[in-house]
Amino acid sequence: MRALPRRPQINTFLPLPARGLSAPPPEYHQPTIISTYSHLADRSIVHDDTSMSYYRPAPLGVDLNHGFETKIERDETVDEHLDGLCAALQHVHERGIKGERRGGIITWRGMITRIMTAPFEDREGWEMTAIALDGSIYIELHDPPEIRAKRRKDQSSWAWQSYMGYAYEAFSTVPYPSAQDSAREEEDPEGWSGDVNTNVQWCNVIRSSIGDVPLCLGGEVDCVRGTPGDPHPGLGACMELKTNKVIYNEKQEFVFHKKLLKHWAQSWLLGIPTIEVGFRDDAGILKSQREFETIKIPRFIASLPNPIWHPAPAHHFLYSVLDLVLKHVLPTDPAPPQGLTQDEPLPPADVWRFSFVPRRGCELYHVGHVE
Ligand code: 0WD
Ligand code: CA
Repeated sequence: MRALPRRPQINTFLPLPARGLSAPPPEYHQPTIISTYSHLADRSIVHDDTSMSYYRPAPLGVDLNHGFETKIERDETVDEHLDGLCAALQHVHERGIKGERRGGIITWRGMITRIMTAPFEDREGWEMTAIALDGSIYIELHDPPEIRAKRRKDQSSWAWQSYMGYAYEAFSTVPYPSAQDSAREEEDPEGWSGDVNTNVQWCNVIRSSIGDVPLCLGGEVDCVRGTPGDPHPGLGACMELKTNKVIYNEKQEFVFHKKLLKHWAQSWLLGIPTIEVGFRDDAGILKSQREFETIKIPRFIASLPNPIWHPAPAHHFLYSVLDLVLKHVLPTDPAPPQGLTQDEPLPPADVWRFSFVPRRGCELYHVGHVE
């Protein structure tokens, strides 16, 4: 067996950039789709657009509590790691589809959203795992049982709010015609497309890069603009749906503007041009809707008397973190492309972690080998 590469024994700390930093950041390149896949009602995966749904504006006045008792929720005790994304890349590889690329970072879009928004995050820290394999670096959330248990407890107090987000999706979309499971019933309210089942997801896998760092990201897409039954119309027709409480005062407006950073980053990363926000009252009745063009959100924030975030520090920090990870983790790849013969057993992977502490920065450290 080949000797393992030497492991650098380092701890590297990366401070946050100043929130006002305006130096031109590394460019985030226009994403292109590599593949799409669908989770079905039983969470199984098919490599097509079965779970894609089509946008159809929700009628105002609908009750976003509808269907709460009959919802089906994904089993959150199952840690899927990067399974869906890896299955999609395997599918691409087997079919020799153009667009496959080794090298760079492979992860969920949600991970990159977290890194990107970290310079403006005051509360939530996180930890991620990075492993080099086959010339690429795979990143996932480090989610030990105690942290996961705490998150589930926190989430349970938000269960109703988060359900209303799913109900808003059900009122705003029409499923792909073959998705019979979610067929609506006679007694359902106007616009309802069928009971919520959070197993069902439609994911797009894109490639892009920030500066010279290649990225391959998988993320969930809520719906597309188009005629039900038509094929995937491309990223330009994709939409993200959000819900928010109706804004009555300046404090609520401030909170919404802060949330727009996460909404913007999330859609920007996948190349989704439109975000629609449904505003509901305290009882869950849909009162109004507003469409945002993703690309214009930073300009909107910059036009406010007190702009509370800016995309430059977000891009700078994302680049710095990924560059740091690439530089240290990639040389520890036990099996660079063509580095092993077919008969050789795969050497143990070298695990690294990087953790973010709000208002401080990000630290990369070496964990060790796992079989
Ligand atoms: O740590 C894990 N095991 C995670 C798994 C964390 C985040 C996501 N995932 C899974 C998702 O289930 C999905 O299959 O990764 C895939 C892609 O996720 P993403 O697009 O990168 O996730 P993100 O951008 O954070 O969230 C997009 C949507 C959410 O919609 P809103 O409008 O709330 O942003 O994905 C859903 C949620 O509807 N979502 C999840 N669904 C099930 N389990 C989860 C989750 N843990 N996180 C987000
Ligand atoms: Ca959404």
